[in-house]
Amino acid sequence: MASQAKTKSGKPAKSAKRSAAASKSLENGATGAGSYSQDELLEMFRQMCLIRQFEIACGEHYAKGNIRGFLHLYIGQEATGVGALRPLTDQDYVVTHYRDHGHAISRGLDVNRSMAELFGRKTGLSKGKGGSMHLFDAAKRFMGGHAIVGGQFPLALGLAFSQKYQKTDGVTVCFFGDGSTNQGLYHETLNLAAVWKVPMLFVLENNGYGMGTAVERVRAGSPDFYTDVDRYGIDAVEVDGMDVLAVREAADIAIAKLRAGEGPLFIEAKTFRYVGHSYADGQKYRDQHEVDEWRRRDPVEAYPQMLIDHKLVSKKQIDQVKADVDAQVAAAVKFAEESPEPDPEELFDDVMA
Ligand SMILES: Cc1ncc(C[n+]2csc(CCOP(=O)(O)OP(=O)(O)O)c2C)c(N)n1
Repeated sequence: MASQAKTKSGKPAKSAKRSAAASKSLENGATGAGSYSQDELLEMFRQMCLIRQFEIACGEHYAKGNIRGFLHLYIGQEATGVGALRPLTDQDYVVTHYRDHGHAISRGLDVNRSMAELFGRKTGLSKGKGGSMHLFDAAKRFMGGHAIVGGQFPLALGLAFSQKYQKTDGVTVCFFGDGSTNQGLYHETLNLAAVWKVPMLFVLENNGYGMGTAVERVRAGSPDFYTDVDRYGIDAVEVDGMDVLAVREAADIAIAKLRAGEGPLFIEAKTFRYVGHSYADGQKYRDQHEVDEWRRRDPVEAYPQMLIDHKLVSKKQIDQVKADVDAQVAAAVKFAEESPEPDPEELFDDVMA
């Protein structure tokens, strides 16, 4: 599939220890950058920057008690969500888990209504009743936001099956974490997706940890996942999840193949979350050095710097994007703060029992 990704027949990682220096493509000047227009290069930066600033604001408002329930931040993983979803069109579906803000923003969900949802306000995407883990927008074909680990797999499979059955050339992208791969639903879905040859893209965001448990503590055999799915006859690649262009290139190729009927396909993005599993996580299971190592390749910093260094965009353009994003996030917080709470009479509306 992608030139910057290792195919399953390529050389697998030698060590179970995940390395922040796994890919050098950004340092080397992201060979794929020339394939995209300046507008598109800036748009990828804008989206990553928006996710980052949105989530920083979420953290602040969680600490203040304005956002309640669970809060799982995507900070560090932005390049994967943005790169994977850029090739999609309106006909495609996205399904994900509870770490969903980045996927929702990449899919173009309204930022004001997303923030209002986190604040539990009536104007939220799910009328304030879903919260952080359940962002949803049927019009955008963004089918959640699911809190049950692995619960998104059969839903994505059903959507992809419908796309094939109805002879559309739409595809379904399903995001999931390494922790969900020990669920039976993961294997059942891989199997049926391959049997039915559905247009489904599995995007594994391997951030090295399921809550406080490192992958190698709960996974037998190879630390790589993309090599396993050969068992189901599914073509898979590994990609540097910190490099938006590498992810984008892999996704461009995969989505085109899916539309041509060559599904399902699988991308394993090696990535990292700099923050805890959820907001209340002391992170005693890892040391700061590991976090700092990954931060050195922070996509929100390294990508725009690479674009500037290669004279693909100017510093002024990058600064303008940052200023626009700051204003957009401030407006989203204001919208959420000024929105009403759901009416008590609505409490049981939309509840299925
Ligand atoms: C069926 C089920 N079991 C356990 C949990 C508790 N739980 C929530 S998140 C999580 C870890 C999942 O890790 P991973 O899939 O790697 O995703 P990440 O949080 O790293 O993005 C667990 C065990 C749950 N929500 N659902």
